Amino acid sequence: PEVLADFHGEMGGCDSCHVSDKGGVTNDNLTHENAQCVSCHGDLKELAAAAPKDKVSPHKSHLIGEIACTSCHKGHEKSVAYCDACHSFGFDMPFGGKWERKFVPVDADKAAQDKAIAAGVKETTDVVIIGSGGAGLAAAVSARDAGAKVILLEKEPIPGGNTKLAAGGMNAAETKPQAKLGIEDKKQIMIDDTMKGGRNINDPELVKVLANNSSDSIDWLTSMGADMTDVGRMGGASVNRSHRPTGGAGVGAHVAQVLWDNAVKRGTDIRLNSRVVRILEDASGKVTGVLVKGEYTGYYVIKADAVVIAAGGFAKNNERVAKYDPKLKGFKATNHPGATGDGLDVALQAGAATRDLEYIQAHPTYSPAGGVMITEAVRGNGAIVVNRDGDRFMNEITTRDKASAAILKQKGESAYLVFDDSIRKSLKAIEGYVHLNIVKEGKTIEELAKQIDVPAAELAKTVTAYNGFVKSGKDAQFERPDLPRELVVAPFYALEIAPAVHHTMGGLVIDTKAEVKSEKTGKPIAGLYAAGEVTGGVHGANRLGGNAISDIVTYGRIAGASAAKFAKDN
Ligand code: FAD
Ligand code: MEZ
Repeated sequence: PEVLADFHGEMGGCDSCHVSDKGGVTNDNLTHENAQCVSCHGDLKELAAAAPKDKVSPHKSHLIGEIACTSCHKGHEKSVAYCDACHSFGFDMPFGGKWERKFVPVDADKAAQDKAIAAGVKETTDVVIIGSGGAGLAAAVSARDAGAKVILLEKEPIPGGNTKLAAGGMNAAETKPQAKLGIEDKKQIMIDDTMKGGRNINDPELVKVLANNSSDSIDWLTSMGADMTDVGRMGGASVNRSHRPTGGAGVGAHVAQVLWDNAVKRGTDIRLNSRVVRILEDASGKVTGVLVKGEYTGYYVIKADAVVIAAGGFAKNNERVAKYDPKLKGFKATNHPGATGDGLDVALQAGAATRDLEYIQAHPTYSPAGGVMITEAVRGNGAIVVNRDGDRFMNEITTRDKASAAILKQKGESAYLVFDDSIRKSLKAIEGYVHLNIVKEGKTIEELAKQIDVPAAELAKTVTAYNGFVKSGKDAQFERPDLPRELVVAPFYALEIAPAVHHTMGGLVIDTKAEVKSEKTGKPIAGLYAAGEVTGGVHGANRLGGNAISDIVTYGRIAGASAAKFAKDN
């Protein structure tokens, strides 16, 4: 047998996977087919429990939702490990092939699309949401709470978009967790930091809404079961305001899971493997619904009063990235594979206005060996960055544009993140990097230096000087403003890092109600809303670490509520 279906077909016929009298798959979530896998093989938890403890288990991951077996185990084509979209584990899977993904433009196959539109409406709802990242899930929860019937469409087999990968934190000012920790902050300082970090080209009204609603968004998440009690520092922030779960665990997977659970609990109709390829409008330009391509069911039209675009950014589409910023051609990206910019494409077809597309951020600390971004929180909690000569060369918690530029000037266009065991213990996210075998270790700084092939005496001198700055409270070399701890607790650790494309600041022009503006009239397109990385204006030319999760929760909520109200009123 060449593929899984051949093998199962030989054993039990098509019935072993499908309901034979239905004449095809159940739906695009492959609900019945996946239940069949679980009934014979057990669920993910059971499979993960049976895996050897010393290896990365393909069935244990940081991904969210109920991951379908068919996300990796394909029936009629070669199976692929979805994890290999970011990592390269090379799992030996039955009937396995190599992970590859070719970008297919949303308007490919136009004749088939026109035919599906001519066939008419297949389903009707109040609100359609495009994308199951944080913005889409927050919009779903708030639209359902406002009484709207919601269909949420996600093109990937696994929900959560980039949101599920976020590790560092969610920025918010004047929050209860800050108060509990004795941190004094002001919404106005968050506004000022965000404007300064964005080189003052942000839309100031959008920034005000971001900061002024941020503590409320923390309360909203907490009321739904989130733990946002650990507060740390991110680059460009003048106060500790980056919220995450206890012990510094990854923020995004937690927030996305809480939002997912709450969207499901509220009866949102969530469809995976369902790509929106067109937004439909009437002759007056009012939105009337969407054209979807179900991976298994094909094209169909959903009629809706309002549509929320929460389709994320385009950092994983290097061709598009390089078009706007040629310096980033060929760069790796920290993003999930679905971050290709579909949201912009469907909105542009619908006449939406865009802004700031040329501002694309590289994250300074991506691990090429692990295929993962190393959270800024490692530096926020005290790690330093050294070059191949064993020397520091920057304020480690400067903004990302400056940090990335400084690293690219070093020999080999990469550098090493160096930290001690006290930092490791302060941040659960680090265990994930250790698990991936990308962290080098030494009992002394000199031993660590040998592991990474930098001059031992120079690295020891650098660490001693840095510890002196921590003691005196002043970084005389690079004016790092926050010096959390000396690097003195053995063992010591290092990992190689280089910049990778991380965030696309530009996108659709929205107002404070998350209404999408028309390119032609400058006025809102009736029934069209957007939130999250697909929009522009909140972050200006450069986003501050921790501000995206804040953005998607606050604007996702606003977009969902605005869309539900529009559906009710129209
Ligand atoms: P996403 O979460 O990307 O979701 C968009 C979804 O839409 C995707 O699932 C996508 O597949 C789907 N989609 C796209 N097109 C279509 C279509 N045509 N039809 C149907 N579905 C579609 N920010 C912080 O503030 N703090 C952090 O600590 C942090 N860490 C990060 C770490 C990593 C590794 C990355 C990559 C980003 C991080 N960010 C962080 C940034 C932040 O995670 C993202 O900007 C944010 O989560 C984007 O949310 P979103 O809902 O707008 O988009
Ligand atoms: O906001 C981000 O992108 C972020 C905090 C990333 C990280 O380094 O953790």
